[in-house]
Amino acid sequence: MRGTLIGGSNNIFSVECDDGQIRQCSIKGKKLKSDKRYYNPLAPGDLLEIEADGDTGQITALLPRKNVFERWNVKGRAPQLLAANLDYVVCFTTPDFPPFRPRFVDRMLVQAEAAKIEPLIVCNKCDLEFSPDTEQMLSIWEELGYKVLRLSAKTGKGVSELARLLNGKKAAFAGQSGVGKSSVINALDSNVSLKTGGLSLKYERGTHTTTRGTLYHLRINPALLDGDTQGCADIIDTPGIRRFVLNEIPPDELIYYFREMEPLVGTCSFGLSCTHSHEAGCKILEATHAGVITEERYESWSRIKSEIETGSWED
Ligand SMILES: Nc1nc2c(ncn2[C@@H]2O[C@H](COP(=O)(O)OP(=O)(O)OP(=O)(O)O)[C@@H](O)[C@H]2O)c(=O)[nH]1
Ligand SMILES: [Mg+2]
Ligand SMILES: [Zn+2]
Repeated sequence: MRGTLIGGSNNIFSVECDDGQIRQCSIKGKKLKSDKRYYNPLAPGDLLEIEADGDTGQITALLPRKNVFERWNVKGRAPQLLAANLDYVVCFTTPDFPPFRPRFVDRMLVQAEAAKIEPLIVCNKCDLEFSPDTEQMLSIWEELGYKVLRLSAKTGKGVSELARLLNGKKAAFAGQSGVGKSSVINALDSNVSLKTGGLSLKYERGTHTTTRGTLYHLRINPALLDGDTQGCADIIDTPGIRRFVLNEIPPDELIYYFREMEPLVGTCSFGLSCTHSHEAGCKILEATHAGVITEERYESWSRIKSEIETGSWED
């Protein structure tokens, strides 16, 4: 029988099997267990082959993944799978509480682009005051073709637009702790009430309320979809991430995942050996001086590249 991984840890996973039953399953066989490269062998959204035995079962195989969203887990010193087989990665940010961190969003965008998963950007807590810099950065992403939603789980603003995009799709919500990922899930489906958390005022950070990635089948509130249709969406809520560190992206390849820079790669006078930092005839620098590439994104690329090179990442 086949099934979809809903969540779990310590090698016991909840799997929704094709007969509709959710079974607690362990992994059978050495092959899946022994993939020690990863912090976790399986991620919510994975499609599995199951040997069912009443209420429990054993996972006998992992079916090929369409894609997987991952990051480097600094503490665990291994790549961590966050969610698999997605239509979207929803990259969460806020104008404040926690403070707006554009580089964090850029890193999530890069990792999504590398995995060929379409990213959406949600700026939640739009009931709070916006700095002009935040608004400018949101516009920059929009001009690059990213869908940016200005949303408030608190007032309901923008939730309907998100509901329409997610209807019938599978998506993972990712971002720092406290940005309101679980709150937005609650706003999409009134039958769901996930635990949400406060913020540590001292550190202006979330308190890591969601502790495990979990897939939810949402029945989207009909009012969010113009009333008559009953929508659904598979949403994977992920635990807040303190530091989003890129996984398996060599410094020279980073530029391919900045969509406005990628077409210029190789066109500099020094060709592929150009470092785009000081060279005459560098098309990336020329485009930045001409304002075709924004200073903000150039700076972001340059800083993330040096983070990869030095191994020291900002939050
Ligand atoms: N002002 C305001 N507060 C919000 C909004 N959405 C969520 N919050 C608050 O922000 C806090 C954190 O929300 P959560 O939904 O727990 O955030 P999260 O991203 O799931 O956090 P983790 O599970 O720790 O990763 C809670 O106190 C929410 O009430 C919003 O749109 N506006
Ligand atoms: Mg949460
Ligand atoms: Zn160059």
